[in-house]
Amino acid sequence: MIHEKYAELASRQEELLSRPNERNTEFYNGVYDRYKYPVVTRHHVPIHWRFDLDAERNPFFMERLGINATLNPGAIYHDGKYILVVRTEGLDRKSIFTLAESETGIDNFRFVDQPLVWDDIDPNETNMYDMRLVKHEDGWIYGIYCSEQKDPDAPAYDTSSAVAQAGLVRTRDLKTWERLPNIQTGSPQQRNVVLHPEFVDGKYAFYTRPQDGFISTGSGGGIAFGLCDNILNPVIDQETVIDERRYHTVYEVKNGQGPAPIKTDRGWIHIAHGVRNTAAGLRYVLYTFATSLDDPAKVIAKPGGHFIAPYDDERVGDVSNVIFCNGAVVNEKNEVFIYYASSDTRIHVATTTVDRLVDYTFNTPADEFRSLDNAAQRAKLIAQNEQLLGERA
Ligand code: M1P
Repeated sequence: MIHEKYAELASRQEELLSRPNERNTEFYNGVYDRYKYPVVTRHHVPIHWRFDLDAERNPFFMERLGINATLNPGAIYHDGKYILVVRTEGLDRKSIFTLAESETGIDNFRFVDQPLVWDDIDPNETNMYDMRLVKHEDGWIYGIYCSEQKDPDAPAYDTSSAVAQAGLVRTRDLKTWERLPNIQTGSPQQRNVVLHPEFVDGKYAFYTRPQDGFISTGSGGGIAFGLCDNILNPVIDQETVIDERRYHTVYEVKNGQGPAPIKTDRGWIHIAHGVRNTAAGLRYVLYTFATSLDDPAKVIAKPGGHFIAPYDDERVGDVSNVIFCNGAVVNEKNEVFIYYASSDTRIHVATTTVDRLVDYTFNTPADEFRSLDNAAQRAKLIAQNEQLLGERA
């Protein structure tokens, strides 16, 4: 028999799931809209994924397999639905991948089916997270995720050092998944690996992030680009850094490609994350840049500063002061839905349009990299505006 408490929790959860979201009207920057509520939180995870509903087995109706956080989703617009592959982190710290879908993209996300599974080809793989979903022109939907294991070379006393590599799966229907071999690169650590949606020179093209350590980039780092002949034996022989780290920027410590780039008339628009140091620890923000349609490895525009940064309540969570994005979709109206997690805890959406993203990326002034030069840049804007305001007076 189902425990009597279930109906009460289910009805409370239904209120949350069916609650309409609304634009946050206090926020304005002309670039994108923020929304009042996060779109997916741990409270959205179905009750029967967490509790044993049976009154005899679970007389106190305890949560048996709790969820700690829902974050960093891959995203795809598929058959008219906004679908997220959510990094769903249990209380045991393991992340699993789960599907949540919505008709609107801004609210009513519901978890569906079951946690994603595939052939277990790597017994050392311990944790999986941050999937990038890409509909490739070869017809498959690929998922690239961070596949993490304990560092086999760590000394016995060190039980936290890890090695991250890029796991690869593919599907046609988001239900049945085929596990392909991990993507091989020359780098000892890889996270934030993303497949470019089109062939480049007849090959599969990837954005990577070569890195020496699990946390620290060491002498590596930067968003790199590399080609691979065979997706069934994915080896990237050469990685060329196309977007470097740089002192005193929002991406001075490290950076990483977010979702697959968005194709526009002016170029590929990339949403990436950048990390800087502060006295309170690392701060993760998003920034954009554009690459050439002829050569997706050639950066042709890069606004200065951040695109999305932690805002109000977004600042606090399991890992505070973090905004991270690995999922964005464009619908048939050229509206863009950017799914981002705040502080490694919950998922939000920001909406904009392809036209606005292009305008922002190509017309926002670049970072001048020095305060005096940035002062001159702002003085020019002020002078232009003062002239306009003077003419109006
Ligand atoms: O905690 C912030 C983020 O840290 C990592 O990002 P990066 O690979 O750039 O260091 C990832 O673990 C990511 O999941 C996490 O959100």
